[in-house]
Amino acid sequence: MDKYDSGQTTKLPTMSVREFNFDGLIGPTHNYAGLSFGNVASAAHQHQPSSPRTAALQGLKKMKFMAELGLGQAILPPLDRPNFRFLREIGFSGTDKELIDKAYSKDPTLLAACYSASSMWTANAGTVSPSMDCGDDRLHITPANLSSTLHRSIEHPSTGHNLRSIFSDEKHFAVHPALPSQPGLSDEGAANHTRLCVNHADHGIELFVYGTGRESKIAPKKFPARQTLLASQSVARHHQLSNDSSVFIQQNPDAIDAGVFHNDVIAVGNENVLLCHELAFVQQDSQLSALKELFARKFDKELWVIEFSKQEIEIADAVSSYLFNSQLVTKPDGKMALICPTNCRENKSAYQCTQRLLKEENPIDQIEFFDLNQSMNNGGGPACLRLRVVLDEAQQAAIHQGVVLTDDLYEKLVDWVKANYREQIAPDDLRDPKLVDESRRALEMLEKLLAMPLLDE
Ligand code: SUG
Repeated sequence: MDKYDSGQTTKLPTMSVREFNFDGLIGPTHNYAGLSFGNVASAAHQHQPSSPRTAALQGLKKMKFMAELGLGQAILPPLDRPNFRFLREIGFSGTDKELIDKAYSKDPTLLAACYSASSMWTANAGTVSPSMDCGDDRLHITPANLSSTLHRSIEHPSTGHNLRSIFSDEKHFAVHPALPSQPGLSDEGAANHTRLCVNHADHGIELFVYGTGRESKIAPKKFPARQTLLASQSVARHHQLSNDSSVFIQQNPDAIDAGVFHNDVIAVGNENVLLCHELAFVQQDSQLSALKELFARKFDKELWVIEFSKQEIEIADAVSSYLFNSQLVTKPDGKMALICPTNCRENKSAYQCTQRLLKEENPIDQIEFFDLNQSMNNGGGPACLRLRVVLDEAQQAAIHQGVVLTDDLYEKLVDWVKANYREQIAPDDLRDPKLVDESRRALEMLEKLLAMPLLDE
């Protein structure tokens, strides 16, 4: 087996295959409603005023940086919110104003659910398997049903629609329906899925991390496990992954109870590197040994596992800093960059972990910090805000080009945000019918900028 040395870690990129990050463009109704039980940041910021404008600009700045780093960068548009169709489906009726008043007086969280801009966290939009891993040589996507929270369970019909508009060419892409929405099939998408390979262009091992399984006696006690084993296995079946390239590992229930509601809050992988906390998985030592052994057997290369101990960083600090929710990406020179939230610079333990990465021999030679506080306050870091999609040259040409981030689109989106987004939204602003009109107008303009349909009705 090859040993790591400086030559080994610098892989020549295969130009025709690129990883694209599809970031969620943060929508004009971004607010803090405390809707996600088990997500400590969401609970801590409930009812605080949000700034949709700052949020969207923070997200766009990160996207621009990634594009300038030489990575493929695209966007997934915000969903049409408020989602009054949902209020009608649960029995409310009347004009916009009547719907708002009735839903609010019944239960303010129902109104907040239909305003939530939660589709910004596109790591939960779906699970993506690139064509090199799939039996029919097509790229497969399964939108996540997000059935464990009310406000997110209403995303997948529109998310699926947008994904089908972008990945419409069935010669290259298969976009499945979301799994049936019921607790045993609860699916949160790519946030619980990591692809490990030697190079993005190669066949990979797809690692699915689940919170609970039907036969498992291991489950969190305080907070819900949002991903089930059956859901992960079902996605793998839809994507026609081979059995010996799909691995299913259970998340440590104590981590879920400490606020790690998705695996991407405690582990991140990229090509042949996996960064994780020592308390990320059940039976971590044996599971990771088996994973390394599989990687070595299949690819004749070593999987580089970098574990951080609880002495280096306690889970509470991992959750508040979102160290493991950093984006780990391969740059065009073959080295890797870690894109962290600024919270990792402010948290002593997290910062020391980033410095350990720079000091030790490993493929990471660049660490960047981005202020994503508006999203972080709802529990969404850099990695939550993006969906990774590995595309070959023909697939890059086949996706809807309107969503690819160019300098021109970036400038237009910044102007669009500045023209349409509020500086601030306080909880009571969700009762203001003017916000409905503003959001619709914004999406009408965005439809033209991206040249794709976005409005539901
Ligand atoms: O599902 N927060 C999201 C954050 C998702 C983060 N994604 C990843 N880890 N990949 C969630 O809990 C909060 C909305 C509110 O409270 O207003 C929210 O939905």
